Amino acid sequence: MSQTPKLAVDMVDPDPIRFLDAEGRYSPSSSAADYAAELDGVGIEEFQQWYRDMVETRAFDTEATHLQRQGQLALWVPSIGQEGCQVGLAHATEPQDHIFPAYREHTVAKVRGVSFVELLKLFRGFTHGGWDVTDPANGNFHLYTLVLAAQAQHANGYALGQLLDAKLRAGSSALDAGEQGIATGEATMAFYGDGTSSQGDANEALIFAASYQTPSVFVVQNNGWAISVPFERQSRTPLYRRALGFGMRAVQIDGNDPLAAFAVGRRFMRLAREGGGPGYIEALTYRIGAHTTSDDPTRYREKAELEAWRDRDPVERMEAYLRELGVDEAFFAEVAEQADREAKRVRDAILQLPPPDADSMFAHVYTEAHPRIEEQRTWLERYESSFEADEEITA
Ligand SMILES: Cc1ncc(C[n+]2csc(CCOP(=O)(O)OP(=O)(O)O)c2C)c(N)n1
Repeated sequence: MSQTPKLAVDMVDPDPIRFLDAEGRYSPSSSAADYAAELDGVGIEEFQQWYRDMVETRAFDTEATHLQRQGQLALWVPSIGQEGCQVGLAHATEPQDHIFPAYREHTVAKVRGVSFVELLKLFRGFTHGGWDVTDPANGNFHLYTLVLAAQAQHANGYALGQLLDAKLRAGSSALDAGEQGIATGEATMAFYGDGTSSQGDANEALIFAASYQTPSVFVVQNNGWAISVPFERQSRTPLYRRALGFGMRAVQIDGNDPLAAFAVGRRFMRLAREGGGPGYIEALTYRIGAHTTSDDPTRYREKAELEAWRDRDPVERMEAYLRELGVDEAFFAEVAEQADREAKRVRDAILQLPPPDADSMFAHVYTEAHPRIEEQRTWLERYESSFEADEEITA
């Protein structure tokens, strides 16, 4: 059924690609058939790991909201409800690939190796940027980006570098728009949201990626809302159609189905690595929680809509599928226990971290000393030492 009002050219949108139905039964949509082979060789153990990643991230996410409410974090950005597409896509990447996230990709961060404590340092205000992307332990997972769509440009730049490196290895330094892509052996995946798709930067990124056939895959998690603006106000057509208009392979998937995300992600990333050019995945999902801990979604959305999406919860869907495959109760109990333990460990660890040296906020502004920065540094030193004087007076 077409989701789009009749336009000059009549187009029918295929059903979103889906392997698991809302109850978690294996029931592929007709659009999924072409991708089924991507799941060959993926066994119960992998599916169990995906489930574990989702449950641990959700427990951590819930704990982070509590920490924010207790004044221990400046802000938190929940991702509950979006774990399904994130886990499938993250597992579809290879170690040499690079990931450019927005700010809600906690499951992807976990799968790529960024520790939850590192993630929370940012939200506790202990670091300006976040983790060390050059540390192999962090899985080429780049920094969270709050300036909407900036990461689409960063990803493009990185993918262009991957392409140029491959060309240099092949003995050529020329790069012409419109030429066929060449095999790079590595690719870049960028994440952003439906609201971000309205940004100029996001659209320019697609033009550039298509022109230069960069090894990139753009993932748009269409979670229904850009803070309080509903998706219907952002676009009159499904988003994947926009990417088709830029001349890229593009599909719409059920974003609460980890299998669909994995299968399509694996295909698109492989094609990108092989020189087949960029891809675009619109993942239909839903933000179950608030936009951030500063937001109250009950002010702008209906309870019935929320409840309908709760019924399609990706974690419950994966659990049902695993049970269908014969996984027993002991596994689910162990995962739940481990997730609770991990959330508590992260909580204890973040509360015990010593605060950063205040001076560190001036350290990386410019490479060389700058008079305005020195002025601010001196002001802060004076301000901080004024408290020492107060302590002496009261003592
Ligand atoms: C360039 C820019 N403009 C505006 C904002 C304020 N802002 C932060 S999040 C957001 C909504 C983003 O919605 P969406 O892209 O759908 O992602 P979601 O938060 O739903 O995951 C807005 C407008 C911003 N961070 N950056």
